[in-house]
Amino acid sequence: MTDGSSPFVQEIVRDLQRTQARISPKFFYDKTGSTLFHRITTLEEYYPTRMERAILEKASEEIARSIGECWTVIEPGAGSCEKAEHLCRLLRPRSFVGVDISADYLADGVERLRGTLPGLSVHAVAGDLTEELLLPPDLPMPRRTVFFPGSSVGNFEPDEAVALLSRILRLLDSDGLLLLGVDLQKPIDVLEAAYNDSDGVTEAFNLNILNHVNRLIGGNFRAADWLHRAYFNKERSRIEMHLEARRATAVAWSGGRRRFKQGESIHTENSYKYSLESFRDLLERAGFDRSEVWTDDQGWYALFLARPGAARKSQRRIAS
Ligand code: AVJ
Repeated sequence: MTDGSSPFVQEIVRDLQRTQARISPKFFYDKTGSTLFHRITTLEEYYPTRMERAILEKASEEIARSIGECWTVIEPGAGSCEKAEHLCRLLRPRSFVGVDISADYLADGVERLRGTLPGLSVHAVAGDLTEELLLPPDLPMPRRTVFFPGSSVGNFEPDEAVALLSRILRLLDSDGLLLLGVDLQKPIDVLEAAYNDSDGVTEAFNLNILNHVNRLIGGNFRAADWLHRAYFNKERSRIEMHLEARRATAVAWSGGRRRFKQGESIHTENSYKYSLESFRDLLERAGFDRSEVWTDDQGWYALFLARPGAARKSQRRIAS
């Protein structure tokens, strides 16, 4: 029955059948999930959003000077567009393109942006970052800045992150820029507290993925059967989030089913924590270079400004 079903349904069902079951973190973001994530960004324990904002504010003049004239700001995962507003005030582009998997959440954000920045031409694109990014066809190629804040790149395995950065690179001319936020390594207790907040918002966010998946695949997951787990995996330098079966449980969906033993888990998220060197290496593998970086005093969070590398320019010359 999953034949002919949407690619999302096929992906979810395939991932649920793996020995280590998993659900892609992109399915966190239905309307409820996007609202819960927004609440996470306001939590005391969740440092990344606050740190990124502080770095952006402190370095804003330097960043604006480094970027220079910008015609278009493109933001994958724009969500509520709050960060976009700040950057657009700083760079004064002609147009802004917000891309997000949660179309109705993005629509609200884009509407608000139109209200607060009336001179700006604002576009909303419903899109999934794990696929090729499709932009409005009439968008001019020169002087683009891709803004990828929030450390969302941490959700991807390092090789997939390189692939994503390469897809971003293809949106840019040689004068284009990538401004992106990256969460860095820090003491484990700080990391683990950020994903195990005392108000239980991250727990609710993790469990809500089951409601979203139920709607997408016609499933009967019961949130009450699952425990929120989040811990740092030191070998791979990443926070892992899982949903762990509280008891033996069977889950059915249209066209299939699976049993989970007590303690068996569904892996819902990775959030990689990089060093400055290891992330610069990813940027270079993707074809970016001459990157500038700003961090907080403790070196816990980084904002990179990266430029298309020379190797890529010669590739384009050969191609044309
Ligand atoms: C949106 C992927 C950056 O990894 O910190 C927050 C998502 N998950 N709390 C992160 C998230 C649990 C967040 N990113």
